[in-house]
Amino acid sequence: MRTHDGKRLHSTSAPRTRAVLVGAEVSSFHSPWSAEDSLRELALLADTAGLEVVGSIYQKLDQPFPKHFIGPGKVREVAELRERTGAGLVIFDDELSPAQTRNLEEDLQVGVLDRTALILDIFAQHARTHEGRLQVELAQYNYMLPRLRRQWSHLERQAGTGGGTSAGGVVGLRGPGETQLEIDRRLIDQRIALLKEQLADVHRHRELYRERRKSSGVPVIALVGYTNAGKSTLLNALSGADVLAEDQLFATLDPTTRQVTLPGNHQVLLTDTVGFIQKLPTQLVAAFRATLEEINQADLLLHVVDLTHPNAQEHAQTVEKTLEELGVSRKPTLTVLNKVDKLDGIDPSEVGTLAAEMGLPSDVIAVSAQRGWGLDLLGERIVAALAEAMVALDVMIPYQRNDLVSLWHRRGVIDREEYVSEGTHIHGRIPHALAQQFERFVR
Ligand SMILES: Nc1nc2c(ncn2[C@@H]2O[C@H](COP(=O)(O)OP(=O)(O)OP(=O)(O)O)[C@@H](O)[C@H]2O)c(=O)[nH]1
Ligand SMILES: [Mg+2]
Repeated sequence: MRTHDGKRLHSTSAPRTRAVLVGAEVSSFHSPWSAEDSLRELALLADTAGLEVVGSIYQKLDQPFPKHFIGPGKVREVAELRERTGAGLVIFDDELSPAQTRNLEEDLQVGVLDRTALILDIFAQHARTHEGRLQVELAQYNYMLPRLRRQWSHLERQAGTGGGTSAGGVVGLRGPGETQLEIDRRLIDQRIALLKEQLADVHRHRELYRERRKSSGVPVIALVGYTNAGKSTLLNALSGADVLAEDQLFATLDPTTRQVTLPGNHQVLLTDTVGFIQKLPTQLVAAFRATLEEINQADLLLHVVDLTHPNAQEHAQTVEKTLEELGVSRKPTLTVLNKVDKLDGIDPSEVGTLAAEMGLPSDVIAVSAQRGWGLDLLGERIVAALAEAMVALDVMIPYQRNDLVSLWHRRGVIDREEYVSEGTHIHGRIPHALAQQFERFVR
């Protein structure tokens, strides 16, 4: 991500750019977050992006001000703080309109970013796959496009002096700058179109792979949750995989899928997804199409919550709201409370009560992904939840079709099995995706 004047936000070798943070608690936004908590999170984001936070200010408001988001008195306060601390950047915790950013940059005489731009910068640093990079670039251009403005004052000046021939000089003055702006817009539009094409290609490939996966009938489970909740650690713990897990926001941007064997030898596919965060514009989450598709296709969601985070309740609410906005809130979901190893002194049996107090569902499973605590129970609960999402069938499978019997053993749940003269009589449940293959043997 670059600032509006085209410079990189920071580089790792140079001293870290100092930043002042500005937050607002806007009552009309009805957010469960306090400005202090939200600013603490913004400071973590700034740190992840490689910036040094040197101060923060917030204001309580009924409504944002149209010109600067915050009020005129606050703008002066921010200007003073910025000068005193020598900060080279001011970061707002809320999304600013292009005009607000412009006004603030003019009045504060320094680069101004909002939370979205900061998150985009982190995304750009963390995207590792080809698709992830394409997606981030697309999101960056979409963010940049309405914020483009004339930056070629040297051209304007030349035009101003030499452009006296046009009426009043105004047209001449504006000409080259506007032309450059038009060229830039057109270039970005072309790049956006190209990125979309490339993404569509990647998407088609994935669709083929997914079709194959679907026909195999292996249930798919998606890990969802707030950033840093421990999703990747849980994926690693359950599958023996080695996905990057870090004490960092947005460590994971590209979904990873692993095969996992659950109690009773049930095979499932477990997918790690990009974490959610409050005030992340939904269209930005939507840019992570692979994540969305994984969540959409999943038979079951595991909502991972860091129980030990002071804002665990706000985190869980944010995740639920995001899922709702993405239109996937009606999936069967298990809530997994992670990091219980950090709660020394708390009896695991009290975790349910604690969860209920925090407004979380009380039928939760407490685990420590890091220590491997509670994973057997989690496995059993997953198997039970998947069984509920299956179809109950009573079939007689002829002995020539023993392949179907073993398929049922691998993928389904058996309540009763008898070997009789006509074949194997099975009463139990099988994933929806496989039910069709057994239809002709239903009794
Ligand atoms: N104490 C403790 N720490 C944990 C546990 N699970 C994860 N962590 C730590 O929490 C941090 C975040 O873990 P990740 O697995 O990267 O979290 P994530 O949800 O994948 O995060 P993003 O990919 O950034 O959304 C890491 O430092 C982990 O070591 C746990 O059970 N106990
Ligand atoms: Mg992760």
